Amino acid sequence: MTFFHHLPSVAQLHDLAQDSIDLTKEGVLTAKRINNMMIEALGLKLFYATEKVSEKDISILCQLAEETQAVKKMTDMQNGQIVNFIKGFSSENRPAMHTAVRDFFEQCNTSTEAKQATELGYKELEKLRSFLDEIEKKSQITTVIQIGIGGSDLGPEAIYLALEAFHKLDRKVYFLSNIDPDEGARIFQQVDLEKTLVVVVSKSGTTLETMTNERFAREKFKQAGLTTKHHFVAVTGKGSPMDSKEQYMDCFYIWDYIGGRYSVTSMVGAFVLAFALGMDRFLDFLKGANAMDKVALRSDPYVNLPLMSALLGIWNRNFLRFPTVAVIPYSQAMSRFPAHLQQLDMESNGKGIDKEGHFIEHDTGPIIWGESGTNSQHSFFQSIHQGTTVVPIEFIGFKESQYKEDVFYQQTTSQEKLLANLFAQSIALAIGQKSNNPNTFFPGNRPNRILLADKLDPFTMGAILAFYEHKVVFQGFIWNINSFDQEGVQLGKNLASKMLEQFSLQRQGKSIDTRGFSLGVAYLEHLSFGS
Ligand code: G6Q
Repeated sequence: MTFFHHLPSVAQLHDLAQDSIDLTKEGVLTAKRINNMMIEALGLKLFYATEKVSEKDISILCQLAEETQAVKKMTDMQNGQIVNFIKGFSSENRPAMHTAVRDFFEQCNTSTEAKQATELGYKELEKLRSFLDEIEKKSQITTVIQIGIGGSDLGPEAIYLALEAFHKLDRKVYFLSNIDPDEGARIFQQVDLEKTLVVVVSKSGTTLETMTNERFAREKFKQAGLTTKHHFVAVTGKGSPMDSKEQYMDCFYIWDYIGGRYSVTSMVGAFVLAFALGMDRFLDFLKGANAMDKVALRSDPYVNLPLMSALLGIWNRNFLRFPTVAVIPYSQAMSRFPAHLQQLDMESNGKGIDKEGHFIEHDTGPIIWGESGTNSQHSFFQSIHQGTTVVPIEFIGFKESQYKEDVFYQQTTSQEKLLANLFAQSIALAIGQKSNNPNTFFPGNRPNRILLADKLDPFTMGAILAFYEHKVVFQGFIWNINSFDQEGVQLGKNLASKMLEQFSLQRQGKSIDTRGFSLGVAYLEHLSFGS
């Protein structure tokens, strides 16, 4: 058995889970419980009275955090110690310093490694500021197309959309990630190339989808008689195949100690977000993330929001044994945020070995998915309330709207209707509904929590982003897994490249080499590509 099972708190938590609190019982979910089970930082309130958890359960979960030294490991990570490793086996073996590249506000980290990373990050940001100022003064650029995939796409797009209300006027960004040629064709039909910059974002500078889409984009500019070098910018790792001043107007750098899914606040997100929001608002966004980084260093889980959220998630996953989590923001602007969290969480914690390379026997990262409310209420909430799979929910809500434009209808505003639905869903899921008619019976006891803020602005968005980054990392620390690599994406990628070799042979009229990948070749006879 691996280390997790040997922890004294784990045995206690298994016992407690046998008889977990019944939220449907009269007098259990009270106003007092709602007020007591709320913690707060940076204007964010985390309400967890509707989780199927008691104060006693939480005190033992806090013990679990101590036994696993979760906060010490967070401190080590933020200090730039190596956290991305599997002991005794070849691995990336490096620090994860996404927090360092936004650490230039208050109480900066003073460790040598973190300070160096902060200085490098800040230098890139200053360079970006000058670059964007120049563009504003000297050119007519109004549109940016970001080409990148995975971590080089999901987070930046989610935040771009979430903060659209704060964008500068007449600035438009498109994201091209999928290798599906229809996606490139669709985007290029909509843009005026003379007014467009393409930022190619790839840390490795080798990702097939990104390289292919870059070629697609360059051909569009060439066909329009435009000089590609004047329209292409790179964001990449220093020394990568894309690190070329001949090919690009300029290159901005990221470092191998920033994982793709943790890279939104590095140059990966900075280029498009600073272009769309302006540098000052982008800095507000970084400030919010940086402030949450400091919250994550607090040793007491009752004032450390991401740690408390991580512990509640572990309670649901390992002790109540729920396999999935849905994230439901009651904000249309955040509609792509669940997709970002899906990668952040599932690529980080979808692991089956511990940091010593042992296969583990306890559950790790759940299946993450989600959609915005209230739309989701009209699609899959039937199953969330009465289905046979219990899906814990993480709600996100805001007191105020972003645009402050609203309508008064049936005595309330739309924003009030949005919030009323959020709280009503949370309570309904917890307490259910008794009924003699089985069709209108709601079992209740469906765990959920609410993250509530005043308004979705750049600072708050930064804080929410970092809240989730740290929740995921805390869970990885507690499970003793490496949350910073992603070996699981390699096998399929390697087989696809073998299959592409066969496509190429077929196109050239050469005989197919079935020794390379005979199973893939079985499908080839169903496809035939012209030359
Ligand atoms: C994220 C992963 C992965 C990565 C993409 C793009 O943590 O590492 O999603 O971001 O595969 O990689 P490049 O930036 O190297 O093109």
